[in-house]
Order: sequence, then structure tokens, then C-alpha cells
Amino acid sequence: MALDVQTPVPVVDGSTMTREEFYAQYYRPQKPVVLRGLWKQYPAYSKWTMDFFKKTMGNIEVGLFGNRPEDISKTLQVPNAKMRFDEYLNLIEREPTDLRLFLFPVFKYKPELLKDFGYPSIAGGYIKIPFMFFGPPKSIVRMHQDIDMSNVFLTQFHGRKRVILFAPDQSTLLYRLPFNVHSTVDVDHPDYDAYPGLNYVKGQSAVLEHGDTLFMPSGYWHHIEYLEGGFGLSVRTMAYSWQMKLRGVYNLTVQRTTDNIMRKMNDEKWFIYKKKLAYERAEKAIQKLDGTSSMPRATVGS
Ligand SMILES: O=C(O)CCC(=O)C(=O)O
Repeated sequence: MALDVQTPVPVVDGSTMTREEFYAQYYRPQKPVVLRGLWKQYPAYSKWTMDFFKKTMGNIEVGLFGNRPEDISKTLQVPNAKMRFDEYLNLIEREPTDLRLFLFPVFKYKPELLKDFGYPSIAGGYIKIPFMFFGPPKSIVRMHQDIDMSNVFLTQFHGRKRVILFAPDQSTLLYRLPFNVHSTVDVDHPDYDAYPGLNYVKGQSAVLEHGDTLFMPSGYWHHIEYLEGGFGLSVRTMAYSWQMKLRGVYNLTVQRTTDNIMRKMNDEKWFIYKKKLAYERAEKAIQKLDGTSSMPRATVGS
């Protein structure tokens, strides 16, 4: 049985929505929305194509990331392949691979691209560090929260991708790994015996296409599947609540440092401990929800 993620993320006309409307309906209540056409106002909307990137920066070498199972709890991964950018773009137009270009600081290589867009006035307080993401057809961005708990505006330029979202208050039932922003749950093939908390979660989904900007509020879990080879860009704003702001600072400092130290000391043991803790927390949450003690199930701790 698939996860309950059929509820669609609402889609609105981002080219006409005012900041007041956006804040009242989505930003303050922290609800996701697709802002269609928000970036129509910028040259990048039509200028940034596969060919444009091949021509303007095809000769740079890029580090590519795959979905290695052993990396499941790593916050930042080490690239597993390197390639010329134009070769990589040809590859993702042509065929599925699992190699993605993740958090690509494209503007470090070509600062003039910054002139092709701005920061939409629909929100304020941007963290002005844009990142680009490129991926081949069928590639998966495994479910995670962004470590800094910022609000994310993810704009798609080429190709379609399916996004599944869960609100941060479902983290325990999604088996969030302690000291981490990942989960070992496989969203596409949920194992309800090993992860009974999944019976209680409810998500939303959307398919993004050219010119769609997805607003993902602070701490939202996201799982992304590239339906076609393509690319997008994210900009972020500070978390809306103080609680989330503090959580972001904690994640980036204490949590990440602890996780890195413990991984260095004994990666495997630490990973098993985190899975066990995530499982125990989920069991407690389930008992609270249905008032019964759940039956023994296949353990995720080994
Ligand atoms: O679109 C992608 O490939 C990944 C986006 C993402 O995970 C993010 O913005 O945090």
C-alpha cells in the first residue's frame, strides 16, 4: 500500500499574488503552495535552458552525487563522480543514471547569472545564497528536512519533478533519525511492518514543471523524484518562528557536530543506535495516538 500523499499542494498564480495574500494564506500559517509563474518577471524564466548552460559553462568540471545506501544518514555527502558539465547535461537529457548535481553553487563559476533574476517581493528576509539542482530522469532525492530549517522557494526551469511533502510535526512517525534530518523510510516502497508509524502519516504531493515555484515552509520533509531530466534553483528565507530559527541554529551547530564526531568514532554502531531511538520514539507516538501498546514488529535496529 502506498503512503497517503494524495492531497495535492494547492497551485496559485504566483505572477499576480501579492505579499499580503501570500503571508495571510501560506507564509504565516506555514502551508506549502505552488506559485505558478512567480519567476516570469525575470530573464532566467526563458533564458535558462539546457543549451544555455551547455554553451555558457559547459567546460567546468562538476562533482556528482549518487544514492549510495551507506550515505543514508549523512548530512553532506562527498561526490561520487566528476564530469564536464556539458557532458553531464547531455547524459541527463539522454538517459537515467542516479547521478545528481546537488546544491550546485553555479554563481561561483558564473557570477553574471545573478543578473538574470532577483528575489521575489512576495517574501522578505532572503538568505541570498541560491543553489541549483540538476537531476536525470527517475532519480530520487531521498526524504529529508533542510538542516537550517529555512523556508525554501524551489523553482523548476526544465523537466518535471514530483515532490512529496510532510509537515514537520510528523517527524517522529516518519522515523526521523536523532541528531540528523534524514529518515530511513523508503517513501516509494513503504514497509509498514518495520515502520508502523507510516500508517498514521499524511502527506501532500505536487508535480512541478517549468516556471513553478514550490514554497516549502520551515522543516517540511521533502522527497523528490525527477520524472524527466531537468533542473531547478532554490532560494531561502529565514524560518518564520523563533522556535524553528533556534532549531536551525541547533541543527547546524550542536546536532551536526555531535553526529560528525559520533560517526567518526563508530559509524555503524551510531547509525544502529539512531535507528533504535527513532523506532522507540515512533512506538511511543503510536501508543499515544491509539492508546494501545503496538505488537512486536520486525526491528529496524539491526
Ligand atoms: O530539487 C532537488 O533536486 C532537490 C531540492 C532540495 O532538496 C532542497 O531544495 O532542499
